[in-house]
Amino acid sequence: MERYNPHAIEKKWQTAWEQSGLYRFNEDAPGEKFYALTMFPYPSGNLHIGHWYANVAPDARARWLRMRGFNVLFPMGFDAFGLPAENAAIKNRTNPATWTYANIERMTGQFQAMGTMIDWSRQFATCDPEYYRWNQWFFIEFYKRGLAYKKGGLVNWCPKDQTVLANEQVVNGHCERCGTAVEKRNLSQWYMKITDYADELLDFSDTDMPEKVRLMQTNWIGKSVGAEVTFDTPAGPETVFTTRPDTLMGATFMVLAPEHAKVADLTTDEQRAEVEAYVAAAGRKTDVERQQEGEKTGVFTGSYATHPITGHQLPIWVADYVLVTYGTGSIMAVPAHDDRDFAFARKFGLDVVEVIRAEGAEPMAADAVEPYTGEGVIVNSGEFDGLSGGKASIAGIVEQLEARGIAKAKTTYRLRDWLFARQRYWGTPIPFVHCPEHGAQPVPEDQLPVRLPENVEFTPTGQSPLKLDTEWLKTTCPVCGGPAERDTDTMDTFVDSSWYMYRYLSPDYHEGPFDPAKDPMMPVDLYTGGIEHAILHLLYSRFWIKVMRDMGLTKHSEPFAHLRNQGMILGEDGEKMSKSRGNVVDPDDLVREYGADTVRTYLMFIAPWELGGPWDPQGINGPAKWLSRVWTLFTDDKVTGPAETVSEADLRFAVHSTLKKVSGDFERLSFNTIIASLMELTNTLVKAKRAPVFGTPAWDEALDIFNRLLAPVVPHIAEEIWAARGQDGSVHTAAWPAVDEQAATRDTVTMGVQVSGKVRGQVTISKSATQDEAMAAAKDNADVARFIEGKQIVKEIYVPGRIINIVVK
Ligand code: ANZ
Repeated sequence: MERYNPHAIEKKWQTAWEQSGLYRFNEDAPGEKFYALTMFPYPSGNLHIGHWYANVAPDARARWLRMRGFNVLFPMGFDAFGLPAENAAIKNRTNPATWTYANIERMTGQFQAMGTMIDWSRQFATCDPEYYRWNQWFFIEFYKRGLAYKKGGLVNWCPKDQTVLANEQVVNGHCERCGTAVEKRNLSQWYMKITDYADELLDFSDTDMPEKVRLMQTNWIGKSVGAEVTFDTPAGPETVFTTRPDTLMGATFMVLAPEHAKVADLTTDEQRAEVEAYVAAAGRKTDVERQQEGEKTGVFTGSYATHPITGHQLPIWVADYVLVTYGTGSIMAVPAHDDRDFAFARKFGLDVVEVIRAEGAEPMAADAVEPYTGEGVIVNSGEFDGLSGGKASIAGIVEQLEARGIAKAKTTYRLRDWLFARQRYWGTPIPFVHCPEHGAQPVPEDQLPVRLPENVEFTPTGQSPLKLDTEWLKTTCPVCGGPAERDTDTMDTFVDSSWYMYRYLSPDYHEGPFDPAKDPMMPVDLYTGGIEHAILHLLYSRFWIKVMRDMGLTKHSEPFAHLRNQGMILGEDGEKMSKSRGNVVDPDDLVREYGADTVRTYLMFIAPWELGGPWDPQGINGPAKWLSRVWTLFTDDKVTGPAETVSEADLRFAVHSTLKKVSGDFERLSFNTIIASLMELTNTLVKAKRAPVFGTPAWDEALDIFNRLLAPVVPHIAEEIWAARGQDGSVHTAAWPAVDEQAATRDTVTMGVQVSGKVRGQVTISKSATQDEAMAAAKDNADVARFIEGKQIVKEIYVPGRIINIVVK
């Protein structure tokens, strides 16, 4: 018998599967559709262990569904635009396209070595002109609907990458990609009107996402219900946004953001030098620095606002804790009931007036050291006194203020429109031309795609490299035919992943982004990937699909019916794997040493999939040994070792209860327990091979079922065994076995037998044994017999499954 040699079988089967088109998806095949999708990778050049971890478990599950009769679509592609390709091009003096396509080829090979059921005939890269053509088509369609527009304003600028960034790409004030502190610049840019969909994006009723993901998106959208209140100022009326109109009578000063348009007008000559210095300093700070808890800073403008009810004069200050990008960029400050306003008032000696008091509480002390932010009763507010106050009870107050023309109900969102343009090369060119006569005009549809020019300089200059290819730049106006210039910005690369799940349905379709006849394949039934995409990618794609729905392109409102996030495989040291830490595990090395099936097994076994955990280099030996045992079990005819007593019922119980457990575990994505159950079953089978049950129909059934159970997790060895057992076709198109419910539940029970209340022996009887049968078995037991011999039995007690008691005298 040959030893288990994965290298001899894995490549062989991968080639055979490829040749027979085993994993080609066909929408006309029978079975309920199931669309399983794992987030596509960026073609960095190498599949790392994280990619394996993210892909093998969903692959196993897709295979399991297929065996259960679902018609499963499981595609893969590459999210190929973005800065790393450009940076690599600058470093290696190659073209981003050359670098990217070489990486794609290498990574496709690595995916194939993993032995997945990916249908490679549907693969595409988002940098394929045939793909990004549809980004351009969508852009123009969105523009026609007023959803793509150009606007000037302050934008986030990364000084290192020399490009603007969307709010979503600024993490704690730093560039998400390179970590450089982000600056603000005033530029005219393209935006997508995602804010039109803010409310709908808060509704998750058609998409099942982990609680954490829903929360992150909800907070990102940041819906706040409140009111706008207008104050008179020397520079005209100024409206503030407040979520606490119930505290209006407690407003003791007003604060403007340093960038607020009225700052200059409101600043008196006396205060001008100080205010200008403060505004300049604030401009040099990042948003994070400005929002950090700590000493509040600010400066008085010298002007006053008039309180709309009392007519009191409220000093107007400038402070950087007020952001120009939120609400109206100005606030009414209520120090008695807001933390930041309180700290500010204490620092600058401004008035603190209590207007909300907790039920039964003492009045706020003059030297109070903190504000009261809870619910309560309105006080010190004239006609409003006695009403309930607090965040939860503002509706009635707003109504009253509205009736008097002082306030207007207002809902504000933190979500901003999606800044869509980048001044970089490796992305989708924005399909617009600029005509001196007719302004910005979309490129006619029949001229799409606008391809990226090939002769450009990649070194970042702060301008789009596309500007440097003058031949490409010059074009004609679609309206007048006169000379015009192309738009030289490229799209944010998040556009690429916003609708790619539709492209897999018909990757070669040329009449539109996808063939509408395939729409019923959507939504993706199970989408899997990292939690790092909880906001950006998911929010953008949810938005995109809603627009597609409104365009009449699709019937669906959500791209993903269910989303699940895998955890992360960390280094041995519990830290994130990274080259600089030197803790990276290379899956290629592991495959060379152990074979793909062992690596697959280990990655499913290493941790609960949704949790992840640290890599343990010793741990892989367990799965490696297990597969050797499995191999021997099936291929070695010699039976050695002491005889065992596994009965037919024991064997069938082990097989069918495992089958039942594994199915349930697949359903709930509990992959590590699947592997554990299969290992346990292997132990029973190894024993059964030395028991009388060996060679019986029950034994054959056990091997057949075990072979099928192995198929999703270890596809190569399962296929080899299938062939060796002389089965037809592929194990991967074989049916998932049906559970024999009776066999899966033990029908015997082992019970202690008491003689006059003392346990004297043990019997194994049928769960449905009658009193007579149970007593007969008990009396037959030698240990019990000794205690009843020669005695008179006065009572026999039998509670099925619980008690056998023989009372003697
Ligand atoms: C008066 C007030 C009294 C407020 C009170 C709060 C508590 P959320 O819930 O996050 O939407 N605010 C408004 N615009 C702001 C800006 N541009 N920068 C900084 N702060 C701003 O927060 C809304 C509250 O944050 C608003 O309600 C306003 O302060 C402040 F006891 O108005 B409030």
